Amino acid sequence: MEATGAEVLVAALRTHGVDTVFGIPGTHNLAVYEELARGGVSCVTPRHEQGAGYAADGYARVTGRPGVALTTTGPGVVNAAAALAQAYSDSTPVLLLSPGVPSDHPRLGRGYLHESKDQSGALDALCAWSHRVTSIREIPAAVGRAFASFAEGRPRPVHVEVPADLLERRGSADLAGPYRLMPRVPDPAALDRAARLLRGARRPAIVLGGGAQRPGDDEPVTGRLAMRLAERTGARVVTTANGKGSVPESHHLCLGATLRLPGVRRWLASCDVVLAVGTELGPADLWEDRFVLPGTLIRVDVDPAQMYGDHVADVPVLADAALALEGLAGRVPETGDAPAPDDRVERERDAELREVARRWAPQLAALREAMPADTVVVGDNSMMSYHGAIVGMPVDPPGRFLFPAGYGTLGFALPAAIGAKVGRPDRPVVVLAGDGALQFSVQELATAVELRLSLPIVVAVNGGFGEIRDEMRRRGMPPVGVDLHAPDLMTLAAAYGACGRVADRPEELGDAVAEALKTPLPTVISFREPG
Ligand SMILES: Cc1ncc(C[n+]2csc(CCOP(=O)(O)OP(=O)(O)O)c2C)c(N)n1
Ligand SMILES: [Mg+2]
Repeated sequence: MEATGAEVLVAALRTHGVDTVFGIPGTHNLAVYEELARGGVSCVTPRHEQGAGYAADGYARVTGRPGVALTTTGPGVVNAAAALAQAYSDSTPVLLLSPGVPSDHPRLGRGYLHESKDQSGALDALCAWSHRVTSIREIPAAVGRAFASFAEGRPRPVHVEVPADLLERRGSADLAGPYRLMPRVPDPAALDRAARLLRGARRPAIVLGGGAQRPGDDEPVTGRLAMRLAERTGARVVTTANGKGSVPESHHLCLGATLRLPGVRRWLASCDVVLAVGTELGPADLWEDRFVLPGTLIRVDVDPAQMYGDHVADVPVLADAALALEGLAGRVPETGDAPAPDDRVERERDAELREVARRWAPQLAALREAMPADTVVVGDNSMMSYHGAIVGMPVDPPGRFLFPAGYGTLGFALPAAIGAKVGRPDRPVVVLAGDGALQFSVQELATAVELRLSLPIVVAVNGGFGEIRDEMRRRGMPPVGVDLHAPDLMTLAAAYGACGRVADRPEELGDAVAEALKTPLPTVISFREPG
């Protein structure tokens, strides 16, 4: 096609099926906005580029389709950086598009608006790759590569920068694709070895991470295959925080997302064969340095680098999770003589869960009761999520629990929930945030009101950074910078045009959420965290 860079960019996006963009307009990206509007692409405007990044991430996590964020040059890009780094950590496909300083801009600088020395270089350090195109012809190739990298291998965020002058200038380019890229097929010999180990295991375990999530599939195929394998081998299944919901947590062989519980880790350390699927086996889930895994380790992953991670694979299976699990289930016949699953771990887990979730149990139970099974729960990096919902609130289908796992950013939940609701308006979505976390992205209440999203935002109020306050206490130091001025959340909600409810008693919390799910506006629901 013969067109401006902006036309080529938007045509390339449309080729790859993009119909929604989360972004903030600015002087340098107006040509892109003009084309998006002309092309009928829906433009959602969060109130900060970090929110745009989280919204794109949340959209991707529930739809299984890449999320697209758009910023202007310079501060807009850097504002989105934390969201891109979070998406990198949790392997979500997010494409950040931005203009950049003009093609002939001297690196030494000349006082150009939003100028920085090397914007793409800054982003390159945080995502899978960041590329500044050098010609209009290159634009479709850069967009195509982004989508190819989401489809093949570990989906991780990328940044494509188009110099501002190229967006306005005319040139020629060829649109190509989208190509249907097939998922990575496992090596049959590796599957044979892995299946032999699983068949002979006395105490097998299956650990599922974010790579086992299939949010786009209405039929959660990896979860079903993993459970079939568990039933045939007598394995128990545990997930990481990022893998929560990849298997139905109500299944009797599933221990839930409880890796952080010491009893569950002791059990894992006693297993003779561990099948780890789509997980880094990283310490962020554990609250301590590293897993002890003396058993034989089978790793299924699309990313070859994982085979050499902290836990080197004894049997590497480089493949798509669903294909590998299908291949393994096919090689482990149902004989009926699988070892009986260990019940002790379940009892220990329950005892520890009661302890960990003690503070949250009544609230979580009331919430679970009030939310339909299909609800997407979006947790922020607050205690209500990591001491509460992750371990203590079961979710069944995939893509129903979103949490900023590895990078652990605050301010994720509200904008990610907006992205989730935009991506799947038919699903109920509920935010769980601490009073500290909420303030990191509270301005996105305006976005949710503007979009008239039915969105309960449950806020646990404890006067500030509770977790950090506890850590300070454990260190024996006085609390510094953690007891924070508390805004009146009801007035705040009203100022944004949102609804508000105080629900200190668990029954009130359940009622408030049920009511909010029927209200065509966001509702801030605050409760005082029990001490
Ligand atoms: C962007 C960012 N800044 C700082 C932190 C460090 N941090 C972790 S938890 C926390 C407190 C969060 O407060 P709140 O959301 O109210 O949850 P609470 O600990 O009170 O449950 C802080 C400051 C972080 N995780 N992310
Ligand atoms: Mg707090």
